[in-house]
Amino acid sequence: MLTFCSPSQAAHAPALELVNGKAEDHAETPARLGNMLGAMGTVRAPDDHGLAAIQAVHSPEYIAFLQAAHGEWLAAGRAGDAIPYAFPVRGRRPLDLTRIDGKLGLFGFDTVTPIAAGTWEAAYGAAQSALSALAAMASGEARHAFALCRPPGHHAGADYFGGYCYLNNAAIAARAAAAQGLGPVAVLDVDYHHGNGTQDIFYADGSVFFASIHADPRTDFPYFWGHAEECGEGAGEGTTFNQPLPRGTGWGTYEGALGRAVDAIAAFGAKTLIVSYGADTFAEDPISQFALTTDDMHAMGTSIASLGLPTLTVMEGGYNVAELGRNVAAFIAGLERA
Ligand code: Q9C
Ligand code: ZN
Repeated sequence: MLTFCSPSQAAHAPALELVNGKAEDHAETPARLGNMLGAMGTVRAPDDHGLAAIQAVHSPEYIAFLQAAHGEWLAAGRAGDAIPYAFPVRGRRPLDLTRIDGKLGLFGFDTVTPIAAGTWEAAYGAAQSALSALAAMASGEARHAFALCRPPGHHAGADYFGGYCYLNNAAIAARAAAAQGLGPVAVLDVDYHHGNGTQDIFYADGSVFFASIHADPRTDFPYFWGHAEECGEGAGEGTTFNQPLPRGTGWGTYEGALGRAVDAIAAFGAKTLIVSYGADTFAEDPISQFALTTDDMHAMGTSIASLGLPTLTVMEGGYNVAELGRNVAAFIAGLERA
């Protein structure tokens, strides 16, 4: 599988996340990248496609914030990573804030997603990996491609970061694909967590179908999105398809949900598929509670390949670092086999 990854993606190295009432070592480490690279064979550095495709998804205010945030944090006399601690809650009026702490809370939705010194550089590199993988498919060089993105993207919305995500790599690629005439586009999100950012970005956009299989948000992050009754709105009514599953879900249940997602994508008439792949559905994932095996990852790839669509896989989560590359390789092998 033609794979893209930028060396800049290792520059993001948050130290801690504030979770479960304490500061813990951050789960989304550069070591994840090292383990995946070791399993992928030849990996190509992306071309720089610039900001335009990123601006087609994320607001100018949010992009400017991300670019400047860590510098403003240092200018405020702080050391280490920037983490929000005060949030404007629902419906607060639009505010023109200057203080870095106000801005962090305004654009962030949790305390597990620090902005570190290399965060912008790494997030930009990950988005370029997704765009370069798409370009290789658009040019006919490859039918399928893999963007080894890190930091991940599916929790990031048009103007917010969270869930270890800053720029929504899958959404950036999906919108670019649609703009290049490769649509209709479907995004299938199989990360353990609901892809709330991707859902939000396309919620009223009927041109991109979003299907997600994830841990029930009544028990798991991101809590406020991913419930079964969220189906899209306006022109996007019926183009969001959520299948929340209980903790402990194994392949027997997962397979059926995946089949329903695949059928819905076929019924939508998708011509290009973008998969948000997270290996955190793995039984031995340290922060997640599904029960899939490495063989199940292969079966997942095979099931998705039955659509027969050109498929761009974008890396999302997966925190069992030792097994991460093997799980990714199994999924990719399943995709390629059919
Ligand atoms: N005790 C992605 O997989 N914290 N983001 C969960 C578990 C947030 C995951 C808390 C997890 C975010 C891309
Ligand atoms: Zn996840």
